[in-house]
Amino acid sequence: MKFISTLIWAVIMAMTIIFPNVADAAPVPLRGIVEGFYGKPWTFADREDIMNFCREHNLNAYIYAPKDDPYHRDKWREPYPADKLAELQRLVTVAKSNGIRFTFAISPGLDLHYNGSEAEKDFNFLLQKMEAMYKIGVRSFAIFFDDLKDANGRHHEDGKKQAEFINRLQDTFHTMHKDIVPFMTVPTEYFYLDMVNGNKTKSYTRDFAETIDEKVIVLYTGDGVVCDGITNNQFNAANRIYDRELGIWWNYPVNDYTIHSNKLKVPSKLALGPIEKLPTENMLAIFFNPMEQAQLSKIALATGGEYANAPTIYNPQEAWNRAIDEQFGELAPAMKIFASHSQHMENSWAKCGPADAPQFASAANAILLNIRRGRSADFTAIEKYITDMESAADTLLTRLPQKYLVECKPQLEQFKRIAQADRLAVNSLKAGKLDPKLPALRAEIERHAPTAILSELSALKFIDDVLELMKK
Ligand code: LOG
Repeated sequence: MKFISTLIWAVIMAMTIIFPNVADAAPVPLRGIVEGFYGKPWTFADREDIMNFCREHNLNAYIYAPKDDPYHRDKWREPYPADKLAELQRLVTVAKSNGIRFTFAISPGLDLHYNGSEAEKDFNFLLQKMEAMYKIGVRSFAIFFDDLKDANGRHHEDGKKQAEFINRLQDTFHTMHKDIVPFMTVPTEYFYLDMVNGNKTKSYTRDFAETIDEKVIVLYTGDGVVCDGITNNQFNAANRIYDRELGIWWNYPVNDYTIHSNKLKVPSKLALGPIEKLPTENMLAIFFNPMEQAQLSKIALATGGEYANAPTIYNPQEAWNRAIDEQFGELAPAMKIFASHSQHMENSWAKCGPADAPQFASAANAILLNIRRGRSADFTAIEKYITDMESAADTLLTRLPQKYLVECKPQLEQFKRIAQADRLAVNSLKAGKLDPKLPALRAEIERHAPTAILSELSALKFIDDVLELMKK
């Protein structure tokens, strides 16, 4: 496996020498992961494993920023207990030995004071917190101010004060320790459409951008929080606001916003597609925000590694095939079928990732169109897809190693139900009569939907379309 990835890099390197037009396929200087999702943080074992993975995929940076580590955000003033600090120290060492820059991020924005004696106290709390990290080997720091909106979606932050706070912290800490690198930050308005009002920059962003030290790397997430790519033009527009090259915090494959069950608090959809649609120029830094499912995040992350190492020649589909081949060996064909139905992430405010199983969807639509027009339909292709789906689900449910299965069992079981319902739907169409088992199975799928959803606009939609059609 290592040999294959080495070979890929060798080929890319050779191509940059042979073809001058890809000579600018240079890696993004800082490229890696921001563990910045809500929900169950990765374990230290996950993180160490990911450090190895990063080295193998030529990713060189990791930001520690789990929203639900209390010491990172809610109780940011409190020092880490000794056992947590020991684990962090080990992680910092592992990162270093793998050539990964470890950044410790802290999110003090929920209740940080900017004025008076309280502000001095908070300033010192932060210095102490960073000092403890410095002692265990951390040399890179980030201050994050994302997600400070109230229930009405408004924030009350002062861009100038925030930026001055960061500048002062950076200066002070740099005076104490010459060997730290410039800070990173995420402002409170961290996506482009939140930074502007029409074609005017909002005052928070203008103040933050004008004040923040030019060495600080400012991360942003694109036009939206979770968005359908960033074009070079969109990227340059955001860079112009800050008059610098921004770093990208990319919200794929993160899936924390698909938590629908209050009881279980697990994300319902897995993002198993490739990274795609990112800029090819002026890149300074890119960090992928993963899923709490660490193992399954590696599909997208491996493709992110390919992208970040050669943005101009990156091919998402090929990278995705390589990633799954490398990670799943003989289970790769089954995994590709399952993963192809679980790539697209969309809700009222988020949209990212390739369409789920587009070939299934077009086969299904062709059938429905013919039937609606009273023409005969050809079921060969869709029946083959369904057979493949059923056998992929069975193969994976019985043979997938435990470390993967614990991350996707509900989704695999749901995938199997969907395939079975698709089969009943096809049979109903062929018989010209609704199979009574279909509505029952559809209801069962719905019962499981809060914890497991996939292929909403493809294999799942076909079931609903057929039910709708046959109701009449
Ligand atoms: C959070 C992030 C979360 C992500 C997706 C940023 C900068 N912050 O809406 O912690 O994982 O969206 O839900 C975010 O993206 N806020």
